[in-house]
Amino acid sequence: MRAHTIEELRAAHEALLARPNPEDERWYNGIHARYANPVLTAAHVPLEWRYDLNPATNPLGLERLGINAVLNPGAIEVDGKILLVCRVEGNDRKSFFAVAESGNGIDGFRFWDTPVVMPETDVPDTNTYDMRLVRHEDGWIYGLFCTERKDTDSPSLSAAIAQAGLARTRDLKTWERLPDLVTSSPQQRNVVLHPEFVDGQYAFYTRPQDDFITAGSGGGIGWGLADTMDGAVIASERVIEPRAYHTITEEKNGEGPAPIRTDAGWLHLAHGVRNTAAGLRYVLYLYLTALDEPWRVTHKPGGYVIAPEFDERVGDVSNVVFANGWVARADGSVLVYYASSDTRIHVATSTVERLLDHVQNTPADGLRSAASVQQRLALIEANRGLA
Ligand code: M1P
Repeated sequence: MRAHTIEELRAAHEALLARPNPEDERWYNGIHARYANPVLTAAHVPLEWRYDLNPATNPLGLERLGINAVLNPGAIEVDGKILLVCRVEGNDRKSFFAVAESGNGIDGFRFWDTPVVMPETDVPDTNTYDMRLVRHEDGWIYGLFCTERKDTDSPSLSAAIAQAGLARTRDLKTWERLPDLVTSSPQQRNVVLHPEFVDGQYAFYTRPQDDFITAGSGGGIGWGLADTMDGAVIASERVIEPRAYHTITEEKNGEGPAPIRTDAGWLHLAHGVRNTAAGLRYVLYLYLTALDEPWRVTHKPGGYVIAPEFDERVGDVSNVVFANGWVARADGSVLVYYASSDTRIHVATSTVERLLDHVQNTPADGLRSAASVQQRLALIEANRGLA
């Protein structure tokens, strides 16, 4: 094998980063557009993070610290730029956070010079991932993420405990780590901070779960209040968006990014999980809650809004789409960042108007085949005589 020169590596990397990302013409549903290429992959990660570029110490041009995947980013708009705090997973299975920036949010994403240095608490994290970014009305940008640690009480080598790690920043460069969220659930993942105070308190969407993988008695997306972020404790947690038998959420669900405030209510993006012979299948769905009572669901369309399509279906954990970041822009457009099969990041674009139309005008899940047929018959009847 011929050693590639630094110039060859740089040319290939620059070509990838400069690649335009046109709309994917294979896709149409009127709700959102898809794009031809992922916006970020393992190959986008800077060469300096992976290679020893010194020919004296790396004459054979070997990659020293490989990257396995780039996925599940938190997203935020800062000074007109789109910033993604990505989950970057090394070949060693450990994930860390890194910021990538783009002018238009569709292509041209480049990582900042170095990954995020996230301080640890007194109990070091084994793995950290899936940050939800929230610009809170208290003035801070918060990052809520999953912190995974070994379950030392279990004899099983694989037993782990997931909890919600909390951190805050002004600039995404310097992070202040806060104590992990305390709830009465044995485990938590997919915890999201509501952007506004509710009754003068910090409000959280939670996902109580009995076990690291299975939700168990954790009945769905929860809701709870805490009076501070510096030692946040949710004394009382209740399920507001439950799982349901024979729906897209039967196995699990979880809040995606923080909801978007619209005139019609809080617009939520979440993931739903069902089990299949081929393993768990993750899809994305939307729901709406009342502006003055963000815990009260007012509209929930049946079915998903984004499911794995085309090449998205295959990867490290196949048949998965997962989203914990979106950006609502001043012009009404919405950029949804989703990862496919736990491997790479895509963008889907839409508008608040289209997403609300979907949420408010798609019938709810009828929970029975016969009810689904009635929904189709009503649609066919309404279309009768139309061209
Ligand atoms: O592998 C799919 C996803 O699984 C987990 O999500 P959840 O807790 O809802 O099952 C997370 O580990 C997520 O990172 C991952 O994408």
